[in-house]
Amino acid sequence: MKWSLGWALLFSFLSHSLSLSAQDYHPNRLLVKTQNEDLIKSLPQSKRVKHLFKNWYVIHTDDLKSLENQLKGLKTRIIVERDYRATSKKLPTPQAREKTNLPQSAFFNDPKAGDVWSFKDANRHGSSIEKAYQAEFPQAQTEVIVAVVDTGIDHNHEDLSDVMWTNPNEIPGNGIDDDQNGYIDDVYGLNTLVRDDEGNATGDTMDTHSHGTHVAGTIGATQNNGVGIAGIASNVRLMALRTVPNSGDELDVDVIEAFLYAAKNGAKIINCSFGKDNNEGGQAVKEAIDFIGTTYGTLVVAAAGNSSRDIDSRLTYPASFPSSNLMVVGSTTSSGRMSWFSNYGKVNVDLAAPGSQIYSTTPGNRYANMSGTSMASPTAAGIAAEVLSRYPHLGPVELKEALMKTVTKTRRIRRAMASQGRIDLFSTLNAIK
Ligand SMILES: [Ca+2]
Ligand SMILES: [Ca+2]
Ligand SMILES: [Ca+2]
Repeated sequence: MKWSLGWALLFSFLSHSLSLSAQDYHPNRLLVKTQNEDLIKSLPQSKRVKHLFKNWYVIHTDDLKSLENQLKGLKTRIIVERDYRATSKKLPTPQAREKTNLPQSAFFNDPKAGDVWSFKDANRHGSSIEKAYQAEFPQAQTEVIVAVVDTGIDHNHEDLSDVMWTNPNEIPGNGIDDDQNGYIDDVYGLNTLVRDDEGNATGDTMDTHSHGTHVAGTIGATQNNGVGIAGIASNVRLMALRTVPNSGDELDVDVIEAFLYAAKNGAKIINCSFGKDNNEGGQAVKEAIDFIGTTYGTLVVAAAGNSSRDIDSRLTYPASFPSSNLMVVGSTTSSGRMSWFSNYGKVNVDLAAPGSQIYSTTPGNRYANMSGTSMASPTAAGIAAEVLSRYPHLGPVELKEALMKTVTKTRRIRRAMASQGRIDLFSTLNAIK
């Protein structure tokens, strides 16, 4: 267990102390909420105005401070926010593995499915995934699109290529926006980090870290293909949104654009294994989450964060936003404890899910363990997707309630989160059937 303490200390050091952020906000973008689009377009410092949703716009400018002053001086109701960046931080990375000797899965033929301990029953501290598949419940019917807003996905991975979402009306690699949605060659999703000359997000969603690919595999790696692991959900399409830089310092406008793209293209679940401790702006992000919930019926599943603290008193975003279609996830270990790093909060954290030492896909047909609420969130998102594909009439608020009401309550989690327990696929399906 020596490595684990070393890793713990390193992780702790990096996540608490490392602050590399060159600039806390985007130097050329402002978020504006206004009823008067013509007015903001007419301002001399507005180089380009793009509508986001409802009354929210992003204005591109070469002179941010002067535009900000002009906007705030207008005699009209207006909200102006800078496009804030999360603090740089080290995202979870592949860990050395303990020798596990876990038996092969009794249900899945995937050779490494038995290594995913969250598949175990509740009395063995898992989320009863295998038990749910072995039960005689109604099987998954509807394909559910799950958006992974993260560092991208290796869409060529042997255990992911068959479950990737693709844009049906976009011809890959021809340099043309075939479906005229404003994005050229957006095949597997969108890259909001690399923008063209017009400021539009681009189409290369390949993961250059390993975080997003790991998250993706937990949710939906191909089951029963005789290869690798099994994902939790049996009938999903994974949409890739490359929005989180490898340095973990994502921007509000990029997050909003990713949410809107995902929801408009049919994602009923969005996984957010990211977050930030400061939220100078953020009203736009909160309203975007509410908007996609009511307009598109999308559930946003978010990691509680890895600072070992109470996020009811020390807020973190998006986890601490009070949105009814936002489900916030803390992390547990294979012995049923809260993970040492996991944030908690009786109000702001909804439930727990396995997140320590999670085995999943990494780029280049590889597999590895990672730990973090980043891993707990996709465990919960995968379970949500499986429930939804069996009961597609559930709206995001009903789905969240169904999952929260049927958690496995344990003494260690009882005081740490709203539902007082760990998510459990068997229990949820058993309660609905
Ligand atoms: Ca397009
Ligand atoms: Ca194209
Ligand atoms: Ca597999």
